[in-house]
Amino acid sequence: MDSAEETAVVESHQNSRHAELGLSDETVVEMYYRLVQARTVDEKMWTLHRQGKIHFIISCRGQEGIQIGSAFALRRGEDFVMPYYRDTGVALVLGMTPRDLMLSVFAREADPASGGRQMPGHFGYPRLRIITGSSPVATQLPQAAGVALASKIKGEAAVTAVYFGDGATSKGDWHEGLNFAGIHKLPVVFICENNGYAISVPQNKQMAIRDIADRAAGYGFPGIIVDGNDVLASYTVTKQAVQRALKGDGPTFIEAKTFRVAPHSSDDDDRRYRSREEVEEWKRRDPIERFKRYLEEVNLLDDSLDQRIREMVLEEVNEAVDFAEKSPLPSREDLMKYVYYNS
Ligand SMILES: Cc1ncc(C[n+]2csc(CCOP(=O)(O)OP(=O)(O)O)c2C)c(N)n1
Repeated sequence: MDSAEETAVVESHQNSRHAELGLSDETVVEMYYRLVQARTVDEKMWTLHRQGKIHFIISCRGQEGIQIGSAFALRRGEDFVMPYYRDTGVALVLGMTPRDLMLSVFAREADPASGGRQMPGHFGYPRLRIITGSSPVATQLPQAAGVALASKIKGEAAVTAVYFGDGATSKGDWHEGLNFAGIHKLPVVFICENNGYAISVPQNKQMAIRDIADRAAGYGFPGIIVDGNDVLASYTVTKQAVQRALKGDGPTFIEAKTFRVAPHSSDDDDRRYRSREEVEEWKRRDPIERFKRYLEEVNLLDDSLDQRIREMVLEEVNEAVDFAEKSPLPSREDLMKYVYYNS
């Protein structure tokens, strides 16, 4: 590259969308790495499931844009994060590794979330302040308000980010969590990954409104709509919500419009409740392909770097599978540990 070309590239970066957001070139390439990593972990898990090696998985496929974009706006190890079962991308950005996630789906003793005792998708890692969720939908909402209340009482500058789907917003717990957070102006960022379905129930059979963000007004704080397949837009709204919470201005509700392109879980057949055309239409709006095009436009990615990233990720994920498969199962004696009170 001659110096004139070099100057042109530097200038194009300075005027780029990510530079305006204060994101370095390295950071946006790392975002791409995480997108590919989340997708690869997901695809590998589906293969393992179909091979009969693991018993159950929940897919993040299609929702990686909001997951990666928002998680980059959180302060790893400082903010409390309560992901929901679909948030493979969030867990990876916050520091969980493909090994950690594979140990969980293989139900191995070294699984950091629960020693192989909880269902997959119950991400947890105390050191990283990732708080594991309960299986009943929306129970994490009042819990998030409680965690944020504790931070406020302690005078700790930590934000609590809590994730959930559109279906969760129909639960009483959801309303209670938002109401409490609004009354006490708690430092919470509520992130709804609106993928249009709660298993087989479409949004219009779940609520009579189009934008879930409208509900935030009822609790006294802003409701923001974002294109959840746009990584940088997802980053921006989350960053603003974190700053607002840290200033003491209270919660923000983010509704990220997105779509899950895979069935609800490895036990679901989505052909029974939605058309292939709808799924194909959303595949054309794939957040990873979209971010890839952006990086190509600003000259940060070409075919050879893309291939290198994909090879690195695949190697890491395959290694994680081998590691987890060879790891010991939890011991039989521990079966009742944390289930019943032992005197
Ligand atoms: C209280 C409760 N009811 C039902 C279920 C079964 N269930 C698990 S996930 C789910 C759908 C939730 O949909 P949504 O919140 O939109 O999230 P998505 O799975 O679409 O990402 C349901 C009904 C459950 N886990 N808990």
